[in-house]
Order: sequence, then C-alpha cells, then structure tokens
Amino acid sequence: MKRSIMVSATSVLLCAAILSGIAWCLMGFPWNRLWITVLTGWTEFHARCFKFISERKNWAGSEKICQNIGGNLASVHSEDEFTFIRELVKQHDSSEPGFWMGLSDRNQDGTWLWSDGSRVDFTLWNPGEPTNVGQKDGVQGNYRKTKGWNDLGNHWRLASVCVLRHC
Ligand SMILES: [Ca+2]
Ligand SMILES: [Ca+2]
Repeated sequence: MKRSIMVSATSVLLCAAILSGIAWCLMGFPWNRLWITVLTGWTEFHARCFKFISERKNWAGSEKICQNIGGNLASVHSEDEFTFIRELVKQHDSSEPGFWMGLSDRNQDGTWLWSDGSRVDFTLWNPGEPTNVGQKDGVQGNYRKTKGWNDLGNHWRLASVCVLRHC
C-alpha cells in the first residue's frame, strides 16, 4: 500500500513535469521568433529584424519591396549594427555586393533622412563621401574596399536590406 502511494506520487510529479514541458512548448517557446527568423527569412538583431533582398532595383523600387513585406529599407544606428548587416549580406552573397539602405536625400538634396523615420544618429561614410553632387541620392553600403557608405543616384540598381521595426 505504502509503495503504491509512493509510485503514484512519483507518477504525479512525472506527469506534472511532462505537462509543464508541453505547456512551455505551446506557450513559452518563442514561436513567433522562430516563424520570423527561420520561415520568413528575417534575422533579429537588437529587437529589430533584417532581411537581405538580392533583387536589384533602384532606390525607390527597393524601398517598395521592403514596404510590401511590412518594413522599410534598413536604417543603421551603430557600427555593430552595420557590421551585422554586412555579415547578413555576405551570408547570402559572398561577393559582398553594394546594397541600398534607407538613407536618402530624395526630398531635398543634402538633407539626409531614413525612410523608416528614425533619427540620423550614426553614419559611416567612406572617406570623401557623401559627394552629394547636386542630385537626389540614395545611400549604398559595402562601398569599395572600406565597405562603408556612398551616396549615389537613386536610379542605380542594387540589392538591398530591409528592416522591421519590431520582430
Ligand atoms: Ca545629394
Ligand atoms: Ca558618392
């Protein structure tokens, strides 16, 4: 009798452990994040999600692709973040192509704004950039050897990186 009570106590504990495991699987596991990062191709960095777009488009066309999937062309707010973005591009294309980011002076030549509306609090222009030669430009990452930023005419067709403000 005593033994069977002990066995059933163990079974109850075991059952409870299994049930809480199942409950965690259903409720606690970050399914959303898995869905976003694995199935949709977005990759999280510091609570925002980024995605490489290999299709070459002009700046406005690339911004449109990003908007169609719920985001904008990527804004960049630290060197760490830009390093992460460069790695993301490299993972998808080992030739490390130039890519459009969300920075442009499309409304007023010389006034740089991010297309997602965030503040311009960090830049990583290549030496001598922006050349800003009196035209409305987009900004390309991975420019030349130093792989920093370059302003160039919006009509150039480049790959791009999109961002979701929240993953
Ligand atoms: Ca310009
Ligand atoms: Ca330039």
